[in-house]
Amino acid sequence: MFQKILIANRGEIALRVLRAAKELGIQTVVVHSTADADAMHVRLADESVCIGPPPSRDSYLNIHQIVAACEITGADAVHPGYGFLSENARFADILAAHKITFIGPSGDHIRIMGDKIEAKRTAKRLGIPVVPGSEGAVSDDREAYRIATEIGFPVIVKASAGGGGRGMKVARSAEDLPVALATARSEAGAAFGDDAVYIEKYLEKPRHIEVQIVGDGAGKAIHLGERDCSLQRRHQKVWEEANSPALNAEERSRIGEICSKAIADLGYSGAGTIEFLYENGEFYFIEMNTRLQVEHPVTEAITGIDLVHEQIRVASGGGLSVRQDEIKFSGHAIECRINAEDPRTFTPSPGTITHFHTPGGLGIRVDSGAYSGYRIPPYYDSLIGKLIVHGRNRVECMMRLRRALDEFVVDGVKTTLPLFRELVGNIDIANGDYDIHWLEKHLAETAATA
Ligand code: MV4
Repeated sequence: MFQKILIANRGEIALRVLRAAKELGIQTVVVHSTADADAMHVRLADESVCIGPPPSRDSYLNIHQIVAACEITGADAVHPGYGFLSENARFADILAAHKITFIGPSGDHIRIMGDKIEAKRTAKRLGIPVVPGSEGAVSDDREAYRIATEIGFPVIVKASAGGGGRGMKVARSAEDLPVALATARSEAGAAFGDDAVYIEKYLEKPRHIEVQIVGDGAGKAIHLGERDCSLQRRHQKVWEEANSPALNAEERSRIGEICSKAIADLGYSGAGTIEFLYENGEFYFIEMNTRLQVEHPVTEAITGIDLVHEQIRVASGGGLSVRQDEIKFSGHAIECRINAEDPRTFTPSPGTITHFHTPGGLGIRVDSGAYSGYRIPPYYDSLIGKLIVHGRNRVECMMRLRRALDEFVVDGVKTTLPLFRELVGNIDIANGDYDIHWLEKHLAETAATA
């Protein structure tokens, strides 16, 4: 096991990882920018190193400063959290060259999944169902036209270097195709320095369902069921739940087994998420994330498994703590992302939290680094905490969530709490009847009255 882990992140996830390391009896080091000197995780860590000024590129993205902090403190492993350097293959390679363990997959596996064409090709080879479309990049418009007419319109043009919704264009008919290809190519070239694009059948009203996996890097892997992350705005998830209200037990174990087998065959090490669009009873792979995700606690709630413990165990060579047949899914969990943002416009609202009071009681978890008097820096994302609620079934979970939202107090800044108080009383949400477009449609429909 590791002696000392360096946490290369900030906010609630730095605290989340710190808690897991402490439980495992591992010493903790955090790195932070000057803007985060008074953060909760900095106070709770055994050691801290200031690595630079507020802008991320000069601190949380500064690989050399982070490696230097490892050398100075004698850390033998780095947990990258999510965002920042968590899916940076070069960072994983550089740590390996310094004999420091990156708590995550190999640089090569990160690289494969970062290239969306290569990721899709790999998924297909491993037996994961993919969206019908081009085999790899489309280089000329005639070829694109041939593929599009074969699979049928509408189609979507995606950037290979994109992901998370960047560099996508929908073509509803053949007339739209040349413009969709040209814009997707030029946007991808400008944004990523790589103008490779591919084509897929466009799914009109899918749900976003993702499967949590963990591999031991030696040919064994488990799945921990799925999360439904369809409630999103501009590709920012807002509300996530496990299980998906749309799946039955047979679909759950079928897709889970496909994913765990694929990850075992790949020899993947660490936690990962395989993302699907789900429509009319079919799953279609879109991307794989090679990191721990923001919404991982809903999976922890229904399985009782600590995903960060598993990440650390696997990275240290200790293997997985559970076999697939020992994993039982129990009840239902929902996560609400509490952002310091206007609840209608989502405009960031940094400032000082004058009063912070979190709900408690059975089935309630709050992951947050915030406290009364905490000043939210304006330099980073606006997530100030996550409310995760568990119940024996979805109805109990929703009742408990409504009560927890009533108890939650965040004064001094605007937050997304009022949005959740509204959603928990909505009939479609109560019925689990929503797709990836539901929230944006709802916000547009209720804009005048809000
Ligand atoms: C799609 C799609 C429809 N059809 N692919 C957006 C993010 C990126 N990960 C993939 N995305 C989409 N790919 C096909 N073939 C619709 C989306 C999409 C979306 C997906 C998941 C969650 C929210 C979304 C919002 C808009 C579009």
